[in-house]
Amino acid sequence: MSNKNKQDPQSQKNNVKIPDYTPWPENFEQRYKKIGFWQEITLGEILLPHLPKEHPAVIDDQLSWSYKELNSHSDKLANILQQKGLGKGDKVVIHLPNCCALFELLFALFKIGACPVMALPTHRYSEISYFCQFTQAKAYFGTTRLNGYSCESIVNQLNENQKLHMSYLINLNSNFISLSHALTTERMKENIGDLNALPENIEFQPTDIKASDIALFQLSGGTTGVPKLIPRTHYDYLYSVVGSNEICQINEHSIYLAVLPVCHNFPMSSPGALGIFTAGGTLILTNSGAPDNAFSLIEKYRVSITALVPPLAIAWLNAFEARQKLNENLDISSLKILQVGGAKLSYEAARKVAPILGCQLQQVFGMAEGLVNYTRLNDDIETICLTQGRPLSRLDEIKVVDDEDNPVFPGETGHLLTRGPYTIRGYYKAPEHNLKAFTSDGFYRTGDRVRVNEDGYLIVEGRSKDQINKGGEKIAAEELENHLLTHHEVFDAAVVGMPDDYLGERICAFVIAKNDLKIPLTATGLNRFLRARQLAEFKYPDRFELVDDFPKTRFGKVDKNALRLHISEKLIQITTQTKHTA
Ligand code: OOB
Repeated sequence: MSNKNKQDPQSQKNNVKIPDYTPWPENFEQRYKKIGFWQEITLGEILLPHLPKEHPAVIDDQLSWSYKELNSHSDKLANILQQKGLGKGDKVVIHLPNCCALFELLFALFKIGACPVMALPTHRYSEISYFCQFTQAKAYFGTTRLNGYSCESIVNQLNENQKLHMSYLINLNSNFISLSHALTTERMKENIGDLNALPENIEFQPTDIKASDIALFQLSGGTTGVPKLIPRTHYDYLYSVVGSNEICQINEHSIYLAVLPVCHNFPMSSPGALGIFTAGGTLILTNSGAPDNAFSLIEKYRVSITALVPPLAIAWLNAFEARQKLNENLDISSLKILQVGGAKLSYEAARKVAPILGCQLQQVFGMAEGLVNYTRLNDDIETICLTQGRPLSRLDEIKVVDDEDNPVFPGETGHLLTRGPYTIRGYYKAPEHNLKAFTSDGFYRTGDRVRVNEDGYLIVEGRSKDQINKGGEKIAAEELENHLLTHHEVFDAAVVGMPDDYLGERICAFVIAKNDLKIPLTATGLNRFLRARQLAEFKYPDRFELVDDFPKTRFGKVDKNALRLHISEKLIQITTQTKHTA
């Protein structure tokens, strides 16, 4: 790879085609390869060293597959997908819950060099159709059982509105992966059949896949009108997985419970599912983080590590404490590491993890764009509870700067910029946005405000990006505002986070209605409107504030700080009033 194609506003003006993907500069690539950080291995190959292992590679609520089985299932599927016309570089939107079939599909795609776009189970037609259209995806894989939702209507609408080469509905009830091929709404289900009935060792056509190729697309939490796509190469993604494995001491005896949606970067790669497969351990998949379900899985499978967002961690702590008080004995002593990340964990909650759950807390501050920070297993308890860890790699570069990009004094809070061996140099097909999101020398502007302590550990103090972090789920304010603005009675909308004890933040939408409305706007009406737009439910505002005007900054922009302050104060008032009347 070379860096011939760095984004340059001039070339844009001169109508020179800007590449979709920004590679690392040549000298960086050479350095990462020379010191062995980047290796010539692709994700499709990581199962191979573990085929002789007897223990399961992956278990869900219905299936348990050894490494050999997972590998041969994905070989067969790779072969079928090739026959169906999928090949190197094709984009495939994946919209599945935590299940064995998801990994069969992922490995099949890695093997033929097709690039999965990792949608989340909570996404709906609005997001999915955008991913399909933006990446010009050749295929979409949904299921009839997506945590209580059927993707059938998504498939129908995709078939009507977008000319995808194929879209599949996977039936997860059967004991094998059964794909339904839909080219038209009328001819929706062409059953591929029982993969187990195919002969063993079906070969797929080897494809020339390089470690420098894009392996998959992660999704950005986003700050703009539409979600950004994050191209991760085999080189950089695997490096982050292997580095995470070292830090978390993952080996073939490790048993990882995935309760978070496994396509998200955290449970996928930090070290997550791919960490487990790289080390030859066992991955347990479930779709419910509810404490009772999780505790019984930990007990049943002797789980050693799992990953949660803060609200779930707090729910587990409360539930386990309650069980202890009732003397209900549950043996979760196999659990050695509880990773918590995605949003900030309070010090008070952090302090409770070891005494209540009897395992070690590891704070993880990461981002789908790359950089992941971990507290280390041998850190002292104050470091583990007070900080969000330090970078995975010694080649991660961290800068903390002020509004003018000047470094702040050591220990002071500022904007976090980073670059390194697994932090992207640009979003996919987003040249203009990239000019803002990256510095000219390739540092990613994370949008997080942090300070670094004297030991090099990061403490997250806040955020400068226009995003709401609802217990780990990210909502780009602009995206939601754009949806609200399409309502014919909405004159203007401004979305901000409001404080919440449990989730950290919830969503508050300030809305100005158009003049002279016969029927006034209501929260119910606006929510119904968003539902009709088929938006992921976690993006629905938790509260609407109908106002006549927005406060403005001295530059004439909507003053979101003032709106945040307004809603926080109002919430305090409401709580005090409720206490008084109670
Ligand atoms: C993870 O990835 P994303 O892409 O969903 O979100 C990234 C953003 C960060 O920029 C930061 O704003 C926030 O989520 N965040 C945290 C945090 N971990 C992530 N804020 C405070 N404390 C933390 N521990 O969320 C993600 C990716 C890989 C590993 C872990 C989390």
